Amino acid sequence: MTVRAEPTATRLAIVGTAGHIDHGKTALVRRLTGVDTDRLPEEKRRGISIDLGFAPLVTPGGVRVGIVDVPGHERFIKNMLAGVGGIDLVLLVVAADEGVMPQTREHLAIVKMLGVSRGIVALTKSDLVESEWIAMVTRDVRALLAGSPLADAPVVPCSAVTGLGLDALLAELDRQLASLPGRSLDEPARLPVDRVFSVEGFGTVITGTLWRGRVRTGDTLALLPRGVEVRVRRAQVHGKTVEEALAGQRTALAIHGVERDKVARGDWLVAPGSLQPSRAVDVRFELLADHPRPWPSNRRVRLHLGASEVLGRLVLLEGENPEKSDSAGDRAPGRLAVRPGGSALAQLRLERPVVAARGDRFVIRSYSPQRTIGGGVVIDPVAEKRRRRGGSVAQLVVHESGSIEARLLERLGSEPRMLATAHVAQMVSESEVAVGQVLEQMSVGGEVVQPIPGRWLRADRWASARGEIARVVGDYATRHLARFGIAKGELKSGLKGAIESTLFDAAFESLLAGGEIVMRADRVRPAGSSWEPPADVARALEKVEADLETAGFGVPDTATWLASVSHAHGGGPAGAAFASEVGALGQFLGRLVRVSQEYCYTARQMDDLEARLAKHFAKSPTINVAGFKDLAGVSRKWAVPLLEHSDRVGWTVRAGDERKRGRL
Ligand SMILES: Nc1nc2c(ncn2[C@@H]2O[C@H](COP(=O)(O)OP(=O)(O)O)[C@@H](O)[C@H]2O)c(=O)[nH]1
Ligand SMILES: [Mg+2]
Repeated sequence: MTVRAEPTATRLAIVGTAGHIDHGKTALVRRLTGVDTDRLPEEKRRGISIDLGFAPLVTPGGVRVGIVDVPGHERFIKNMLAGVGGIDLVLLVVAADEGVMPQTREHLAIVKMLGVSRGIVALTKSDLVESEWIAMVTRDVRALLAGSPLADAPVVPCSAVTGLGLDALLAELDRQLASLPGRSLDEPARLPVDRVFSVEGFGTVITGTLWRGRVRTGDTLALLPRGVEVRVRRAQVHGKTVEEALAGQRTALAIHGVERDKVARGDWLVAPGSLQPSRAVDVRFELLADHPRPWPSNRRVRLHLGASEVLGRLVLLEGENPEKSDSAGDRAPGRLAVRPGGSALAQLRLERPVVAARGDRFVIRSYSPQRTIGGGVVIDPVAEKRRRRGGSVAQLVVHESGSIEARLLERLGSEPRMLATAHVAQMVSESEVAVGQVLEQMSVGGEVVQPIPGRWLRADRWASARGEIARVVGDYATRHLARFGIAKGELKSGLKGAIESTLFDAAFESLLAGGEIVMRADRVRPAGSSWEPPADVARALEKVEADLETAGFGVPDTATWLASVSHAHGGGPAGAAFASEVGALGQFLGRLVRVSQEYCYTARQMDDLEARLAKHFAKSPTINVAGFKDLAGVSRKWAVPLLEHSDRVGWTVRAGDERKRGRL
């Protein structure tokens, strides 16, 4: 049966248990839902929870809750962390007969680090103690919660055995969940994989809490950090097949495209292109207040994010020098540390890539012995290696708490290219829609520009690219008065190191469209003054034309007439430069045609040649070199380059030793 998922996300919630081993978490979940979450044979045999368990519950108020039951034993904290990542509310279970115990504290520290701000304390096993005892344990719990976001969490005495207090517990659950904001359904899907198994006929099945977005049968998702695309064959929510799974639901997906042994807890399924794995993540790190000593930089740690655990080093980017070190190795001068209860900007340098998003909360445990020491928030999920320099820390501060505008400007400031909205959005870890809107506003304010629709650049970068092009065009025009201007290709390649290619094209087009530069053939010059070649250059060109034409097709070679132009202009470097201007002008105006390294002809001579060839082909289908020599009245020395030129321009077509008529 296909059940359409509840359309409103506000009616969905994920609740995680927390608390010391044997305090009655699993019994409470079973009593509330009828599901025994200790499903592994070993769990049944030993009577303890080892891995995560999952159970659905519909509250009296109609909220569809997915309960994640976690193991309490300190050896299985890693499993606890894999499940607790996406919860909306914590059900902190404290046995009334035992009170607050080590994993009560550790689990509480973890959910605080993960930013869980809703909670209920279930004082289980209340059937075993007197009411004065309950009052005392309640005081202890209150003291434990004081000063935390869970300070006002209700403490509900109850019993999984007698059922006492369970109605009150459910009522509290509804009260707390009433104000739960809906998860974002429109953002790209993101799901941390917490279990993987095979199902006969369906292949690989993964489960996890859908953190955001929606997943439908047939969707393509990216499996990260591996980076393969998979297709969703079937989606289930608490054992029922659905057309669409929504953010906030415990979800099982049968996926196609990857082997069972290529997927593991800690992997992510995300909308393709939405997140990028990285080995360097910039964060704000907080050390737990009850940690016994300062935490030094560069220690090996375990990062827990989503359902993943990755080893790496926590490199502090700010902090203090510890007064007292806890081992000889930490006494290096200038080594930074964080005080208990303090925080610092830091970079996690990881041994395997992680898939993080800005704002993700995480937990840090020490490498050995394994203890929860703190946690924090992701600032930049794909960080560059950051040295501890004033500038880079200042940039990170902008990324941590700056407005989206400030963050965009900071990021775009170091970008020499125009970037697509989606790319910019990924850089600042915000949605494409939101970033598009902010960029539009900023372009009205003149801080960014959009030279091509959907491509962005900081306004100062744009202005300097345009300015640089205009400057080079202007310089060239001043230096080469006789020429119309610089060739576009020369302009672009000259600026190659300074202006990236697509940016050059956009800036060039905008200068042209804005009338700041003008173009003729492939030549570019500043607009404004009408261009006239200098009179002496024009006169010298006329003289060159006359000399060439006097010689018939047996023209003097180019070096020779350039030398005589130079000589007539006084010789030396100035004369040579003048002669080269004359040659360049002649070619630009189309009055001189260069047929080879050695020879130039006037346009009139070329027209004459074209006419002679046409006349020849009117009588004869082919021409050979000897025939051409007669036709032009020249020796082989001129005939060969002229024939090769007429092949190039298409007047003749080569056929063995002869030429046939081309386009004439
Ligand atoms: N009397 C009494 N025993 C309970 C209650 N809740 C759990 N227990 C017992 O406490 C033991 C540990 O419970 P369990 O749910 O496995 O604890 P967990 O490790 O926190 O999941 C089991 O033997 C349960 O039967 C309760 O409310 N009253
Ligand atoms: Mg249990």
